[in-house]
Amino acid sequence: QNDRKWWKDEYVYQIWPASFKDSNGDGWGDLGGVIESLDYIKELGTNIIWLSPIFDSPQHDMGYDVSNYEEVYSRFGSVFDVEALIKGCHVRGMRLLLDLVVNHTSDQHQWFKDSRSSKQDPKRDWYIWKPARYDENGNRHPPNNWRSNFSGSAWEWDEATQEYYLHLFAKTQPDLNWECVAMRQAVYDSSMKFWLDKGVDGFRIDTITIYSKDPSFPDAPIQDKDSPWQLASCHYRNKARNFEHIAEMNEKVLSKYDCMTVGEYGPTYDTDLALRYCSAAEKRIDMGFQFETVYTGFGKVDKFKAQPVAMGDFKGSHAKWQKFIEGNDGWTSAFLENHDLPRSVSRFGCDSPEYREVSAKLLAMMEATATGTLFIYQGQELGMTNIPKDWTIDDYQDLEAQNYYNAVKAATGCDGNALASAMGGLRQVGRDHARTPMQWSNSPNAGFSSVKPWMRVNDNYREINVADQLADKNSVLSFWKTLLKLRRKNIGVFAHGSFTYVDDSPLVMTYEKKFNGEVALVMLNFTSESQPIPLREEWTSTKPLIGNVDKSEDQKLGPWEGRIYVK
Ligand code: TEU
Repeated sequence: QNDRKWWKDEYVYQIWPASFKDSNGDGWGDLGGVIESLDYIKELGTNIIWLSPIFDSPQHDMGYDVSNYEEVYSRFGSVFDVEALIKGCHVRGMRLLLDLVVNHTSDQHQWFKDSRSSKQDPKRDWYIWKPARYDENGNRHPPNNWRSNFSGSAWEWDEATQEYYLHLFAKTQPDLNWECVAMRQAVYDSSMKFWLDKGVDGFRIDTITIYSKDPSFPDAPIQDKDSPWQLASCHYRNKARNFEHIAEMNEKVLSKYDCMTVGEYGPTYDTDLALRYCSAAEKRIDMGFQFETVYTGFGKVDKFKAQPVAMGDFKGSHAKWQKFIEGNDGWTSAFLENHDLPRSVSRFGCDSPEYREVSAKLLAMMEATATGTLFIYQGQELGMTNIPKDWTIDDYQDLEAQNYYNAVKAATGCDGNALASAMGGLRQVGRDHARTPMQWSNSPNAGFSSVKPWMRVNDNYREINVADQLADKNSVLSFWKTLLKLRRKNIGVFAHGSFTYVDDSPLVMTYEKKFNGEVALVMLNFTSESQPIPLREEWTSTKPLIGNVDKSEDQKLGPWEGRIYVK
C-alpha cells in the first residue's frame, strides 16, 4: 500500500491563463477570470489547479519567458490577485500549483540585462556565454551546431560583449547557467520560496531534464540535415549533474514545505531515468509527465513531420508508462492534453460530428482508470477540438509555429510543397490547438471575452461550450464529472492498481487493473467500426460500472465504445 500523499489521489485542472476567461475586457484571460470560475473547477471534481506562467513577461513564449519571477504580467493581474486566488482555493479545500520556469529567463529579466552588460559583471556567469568559432576565411560561427527548439541556431551573437549566449528555445529566452551557485540560490529564493511562502502548494517544473549541459559543448550528430527543427539533446538531457541539481532543489527548498511537484520529462523514454526523478527515496520530485504516449506519431527529429497515431504504438507506450512504477517507490501522472499538445479528441479520438462526443468520453475512461495523479487540461472536459483545417498560418499565434514555418520558407525558397507539408504538420501537432479561447457559451467570443480575443475562437464554439454541457446530462462535461466521482470511489484499483492488457488487438485497448483484491476491467474501442471482444467467462455476470453508449452488445464493442467493470 503506497504511502498516500494528498497529491496521489487528487485530480489537477491545468489552466492556460491567456485563454481561460477575460474578466476585465481586454481580450486576454486573467486571474479574475480564474477566481470567478473556482466553483466550476471544484464541481468538475478537480481539487488542484496548475496555472501556466502568470509572471511578468514580454509574452514571446506566452509567459515561458519570465522577466520578473516576483511580479505578475499586468494583463493577468497582480500579486494581490494571486494571493486572492490562493485564498479562494484554500477556502474550497483546493490547492494551487504554479509553473516553475528556470531553465531560462526572458532576455528582459534584470539578471540577463546585468549579465550582458559586460564580461566583468558579477552576473556574467549566471548565463551561458561562449566565444565564436572562426573558419579559415575568418567568418564567425556559433560555438557549436546545436539548434533551438524554436528553429535556428541555439546561439545568439551579442555585439556589445563579442560573445554568443545559449538559448535552447527562443533567442529571447537565454539559458541560465546551473553551474553558477549564486544563480541557483536566486532561483530558490525568487521563483520558489517567494511563492511557497505565500501559500502556493507546489510547482509544475518546466523542462526539468535539461538544466545541466555537457560543459565541453560539443557538436551534435546531425540526424536530419533538412530539418530546421533538430535538437542536440544528447548533450543536455538527463545529464548526471542534472540529477544533482534537482536533489539540491529538493534539499534546499521543496523538502521544507508540504508541496507537490510534477516535472516535465519531455522526450525522456528511459523508464530508469524517469524513476531517478520520481522515486521517493531519491528525494527529488514527486512525479513527472512522460511524453512517449502523447508524442506517438510525432516526427522523431522534426516533430512536425508527424503521422496519424498508430494504435499499436499508442497501446504499447501506454502500458510501458502505466507499469513503470510497479514494484518501486515512484509515482506518475495520467494526462492526454496540455498547452503544448493537440486536442486529444482530434489526435487519439475522432472529432467528426458523429463520433466526437463518444470518443471524447472514451478517452476520459482511459484517463480515469489510469495509474497516477490525473491531469485534465482546460477544454478537455468539453471535448474541445483542434483548430479547423481551413485556418491559415496567420491564425497560428505560437512562436514555435511561426518560427518553424518561416524556417521552412527560408530553407526551401518558399517552395509550395514544403510549406504545405509544414502547415500539415502544424495542423496535426501544433501547440495552438490547445490555446484557442475556452468556450464558455454560444454568445459572441464564446463568452470568453466581451471584446475581440487575443487569439481567434474555434468556430465550433456554438456546438461545444460549458453552458450547453452543464445543462445536458449526456454531455462530455457531465460524463467527466460522473467518471471523476467513480474514480474517487475506486481510487485504489484505478489510480494505484497494476496494469495488464487482456487483449492483443491493435484496434482496441482492454486491460485489467488489480489492487488489494479488487479488479477492474476496462474495454475501449479506438475505431469507428464495431470490434469483436468476447467478454471473458469471469466477467459475464458483472454489470458494467459505466459505459459511453446507450445500448451495447456483450460480444462486441460499438464504434468508440468503452466499458468499465469493477468487482
Ligand atoms: O516545453 C518544453 C518542451 O520540450 C516543449 O516546448 C517541446 O519542445 C515543444 O512543445 C515541442 O514538442 C516547455 C513548455 O511546456 C513550453 O510551453 C515552453 O515553450 C518551453 O518549455 C520553454 O519554456
